[in-house]
Parts: sequence; C-alpha cells; structure tokens
Amino acid sequence: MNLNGSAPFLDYSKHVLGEVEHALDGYTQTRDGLPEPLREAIRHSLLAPCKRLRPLLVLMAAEACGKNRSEAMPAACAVEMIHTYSLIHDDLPAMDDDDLRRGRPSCHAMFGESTAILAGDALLARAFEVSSSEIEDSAAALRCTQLLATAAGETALVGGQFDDLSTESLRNDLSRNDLEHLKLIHARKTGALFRVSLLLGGVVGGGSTQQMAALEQYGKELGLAFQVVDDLLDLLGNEQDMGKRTGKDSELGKLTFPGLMGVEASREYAAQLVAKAIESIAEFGERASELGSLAHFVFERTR
Ligand code: GRG
Repeated sequence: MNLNGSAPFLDYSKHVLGEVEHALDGYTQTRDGLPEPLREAIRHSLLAPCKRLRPLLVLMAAEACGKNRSEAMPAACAVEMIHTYSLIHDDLPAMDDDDLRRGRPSCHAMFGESTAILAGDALLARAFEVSSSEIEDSAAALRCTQLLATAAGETALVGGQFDDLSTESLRNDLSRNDLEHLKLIHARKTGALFRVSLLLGGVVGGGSTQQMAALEQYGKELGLAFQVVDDLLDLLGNEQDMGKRTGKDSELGKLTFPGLMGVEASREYAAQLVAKAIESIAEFGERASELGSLAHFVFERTR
C-alpha cells in the first residue's frame, strides 16, 4: 500500500466532504409536522463544521469493496445522525455538561435543554428512517438498520456511555483492572460507531465474508486508536483547534489512557493500533489506500 501519511485522506476529504454535507442538508429539509425551531436545532448540530470521519469511513469501505460511493451515502448520513445525536445528549448538563461543540455553542446552550433532547431524539429516529428506506437494496437496508440499532444500543454506544458515567462515581474502586475496563468502555462508547461505519460500507458494497472481517478488524483498531488520541488531545490539545472544551476528563475525574499509561506510552499505543488497523486491510491493496491514510490522520490529528 502506497501511503503518504494523512495527505491522501485530506485530499479525499476535501473532495468528498461536500457530497456528505449536501446529502445531510437534503435529509433535514422542511417537512410537514417538523417544527421549524426543532429543525433549526437539528441543523445547528448536524451541519456544524467537523471532520465527518464516520460517514467518510462508510463511503471508503464501500469503495474498497468496489461500489460507487453514492450508493453508500444514505448509510453514511445515518451513522452521522446517530453520532450527532450522541454528541448533543453527551453535552447536556446531566451528562458531560459542555457548552461548546464543533466550534459552536452546544445544542442545549443555544436552544435550551428540552429542545436539545428532542433534537437528539429526532436525529436518532431519522437515522433509522434513512437507513431503512433510502438504501436501494432492501436486504442491505435491513442489515444496515439492524447493525446501526445494535451499535447505538444498550450493549454498545448507550452501554459504554453508561459505564463511562458510572466510572466517574466509582473511580476509587481500584480492585478492577482499570486499563481493561477503559478499553471495554471505549470499544462500545466510541468504537461501536467506527466499527459499524466500516460494516455499513461493507454491506452496501457487497463485501465478502473475508472483506467484512477485515473491515471490522480495521474499525476496532481504529476506534480504539481514535479514543487514545482523543484522551491525549483532551489533555494536551487546544480548544480552538478542537472546537470543544479541553481538560474535561481530569475535571470530571475520568479514567483516561494518558492517566493510566502516561503520555508517551499512550502515543506509542495509538501508533501500534494504527499500524494494526492498516495491516488488517492489506488484502484490499490500493483500493483501501484512503482507509490507510485516514488511520494516519487519526494518529496525527490535532482536532
Ligand atoms: C449520549 C448515548 C450517548 C453517548 C455519548 C459520543 C459520546 C457518547 C460521548 C462524547 C464524548 C467524547 C468526547 C467522546 C470521545 C470520542 C468522540 C465521540 C469524539 C467526538 O468525535 P469526533 O472528534 O467529532 O469525530 P466530530 O465533531 O468531528 O464529528
């Protein structure tokens, strides 16, 4: 695989991001029954400038399997809607209590708590509406909707978030293996949406069993690497680049990778995970060069 760090990914992203933004814009147009202030809150969060890593992963995975990315766009938008819902709810005072997200006031800071809760709820439901009705092949639509529901649910995103919040109050219980506990939280809280992004692309792309396994493995390693880097950026990054408050983890007493392993060992760990992620998609050859480059971006990112 010919890799030049994150540069090919940045090129790809510059080229394709507009297509994703256009599709998200299209899925949040005025509809009968949708109150305008709620639509505004949904669009404030969903259309805010950000990296769009998960939808890009869906599109790249479909392309790696030989499909045209336009066919994977509904799945890509569905996963971004679920991701955005989770950010809106995570920012609420009852959870991480953040007033800044994607370089803008967080949804509740701008529109109030009840509207933010409903905007998140609406995005979650809209994601399933889009995945079940907009993916052309009906078997693929059903499979994608099932995979998304599991990834968003009690054993994955929601379960991981629950354990992450509980860990804050149980942080003095050092009887457990903290590093394993932390990995388990993030495999669900952050990793599940990365993994499912790759799987959705594989399903729409008609990937073979072997290709699906390779994509899933890449998603697992990448999701964990992303979180290790996220912890490092929360500690060392700056708010302007990140578009969100930093230093929150230590403020909330969260378990983090640099907290448990130290900064240098965390960097080394993230580099190993990225290398493993790239290795796991070797069989795709050049067709996965952008996926390889995205993994480099995850390691090198400052935002
Ligand atoms: C409320 C069910 C529920 C879950 C919340 C997403 C989440 C779980 C918590 C967010 C807290 C956090 C900072 C997690 C770290 C990983 C993460 C999801 C970071 C944000 O993702 P990026 O950097 O954001 O891809 P953009 O804005 O670029 O999409």
